[in-house]
Amino acid sequence: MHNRIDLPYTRYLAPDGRLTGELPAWADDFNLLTRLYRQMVLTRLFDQKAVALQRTGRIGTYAPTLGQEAIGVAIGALMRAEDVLVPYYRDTAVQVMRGVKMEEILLYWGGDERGSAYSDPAVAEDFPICVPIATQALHACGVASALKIRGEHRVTVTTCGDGATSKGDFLEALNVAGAWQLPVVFVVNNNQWAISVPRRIQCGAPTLAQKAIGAGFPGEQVDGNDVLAVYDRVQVALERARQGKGPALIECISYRLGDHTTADDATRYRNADEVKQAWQEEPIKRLQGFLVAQGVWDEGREQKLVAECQALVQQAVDNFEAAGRQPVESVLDYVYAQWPAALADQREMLLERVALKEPVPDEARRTRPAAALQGGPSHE
Ligand SMILES: Cc1ncc(C[n+]2csc(CCOP(=O)(O)OP(=O)(O)O)c2C)c(N)n1
Ligand SMILES: [Mg+2]
Repeated sequence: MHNRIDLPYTRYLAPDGRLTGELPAWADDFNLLTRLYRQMVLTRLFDQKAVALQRTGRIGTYAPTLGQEAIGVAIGALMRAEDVLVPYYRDTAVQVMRGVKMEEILLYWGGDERGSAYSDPAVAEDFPICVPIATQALHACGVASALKIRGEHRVTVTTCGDGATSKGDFLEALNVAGAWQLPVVFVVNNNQWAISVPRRIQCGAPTLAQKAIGAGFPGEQVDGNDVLAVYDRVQVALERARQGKGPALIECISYRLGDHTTADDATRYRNADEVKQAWQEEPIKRLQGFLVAQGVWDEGREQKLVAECQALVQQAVDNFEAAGRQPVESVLDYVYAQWPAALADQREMLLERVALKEPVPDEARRTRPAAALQGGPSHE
């Protein structure tokens, strides 16, 4: 076969938490392992709350991380403050570990621009959540080029889904990363679905990781539900990039246990048995099984942890709700440094309607902006 490239696949923990082989030395640190566990639990509880807030109309849309917590948590534990994260929309776990506040994540999904103006200076250079598929991969290469030109030993990490790897942007990013040997690590969250498109019809190659080989740098697969496997391989990739040895791609094989977003209903296109089976593999129970077998985790610690995480999540919700609403025109304020004259009447129309508390009628939407969009005079 022409498409078979043998790539490494790493897994340390079986779905029941038993070891599949010898652990690397770093995994002797139980403080680290319980921290990874804690962050996965926090992410899951935050997700549940975010979905509940959407269901009660308090935020717009949310993309749950359910089942994929290990990927972001491993990345978040490994990146240094000075590194740069260029995330996509399913990165709550890593963003929170970097220093983005949970209330900022809620503000973002509530349509409030303040959610992308991170208050912690440690994340001032991280990028905001990227919703357009795969465009962030190129932004990450731009950042990595700057780091390389300046001779800084910092690394850019960018994430995306399995579907995103089909986009030209992603493939162009891999190409430039390989050609210029950029300090960038691509982490693919292969959760098996791109909304309703399954992985098996997404791409003709047996792995997504092998796309890196075509671009001239290492690509490999890990069990994305095994936080130890993700941590181990992302650590190596970050170290290589930091030493100027170029990019790497890690494909994390996981499963999207929830809907694509709160705007989706996955029961319309997914088989219940498949989802039931995938629950057997999920990352939190897996690490919990391991920690319990090692004698460093038990029911009492679990209950205490859940209570602590719930309190943190509730505090974030309270802060989010206390932030108040932004004026309607704020949706436009951060699009351009200077608002273009050709779009001025659209902004004005919005302000007029808000002042009159009138809905913007479809008719006005169709007729008034046309001249402006064609670059014509906007005040006639
Ligand atoms: C350029 C662009 N095209 C289409 C969409 C609509 N869209 C949103 S998410 C998505 C699927 C992405 O799937 P994947 O890359 O596997 O990431 P996942 O959501 O599964 O984590 C699509 C097509 C978009 N956001 N941007
Ligand atoms: Mg996907």
